[in-house]
Amino acid sequence: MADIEQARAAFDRFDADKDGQVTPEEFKRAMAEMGDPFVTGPVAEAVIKAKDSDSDGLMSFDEFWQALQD
Ligand SMILES: [Ca+2]
Ligand SMILES: [Ca+2]
Repeated sequence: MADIEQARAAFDRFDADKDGQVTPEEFKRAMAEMGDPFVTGPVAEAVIKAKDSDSDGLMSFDEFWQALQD
């Protein structure tokens, strides 16, 4: 049960430069800050790619939200 405001808050934590898109680099850094140093570049890229439905290499909020609905 995902709440859109909680999802937005989580997304904002990942989106360090607030451009509305999460890059693999931003994802990796956010995970490290949250205490998970094991998310390496390739892992971050795989995670973003899995949610990246328009294949632009970035995760938008809509894509993040869709991923939470599964
Ligand atoms: Ca960003
Ligand atoms: Ca995308």
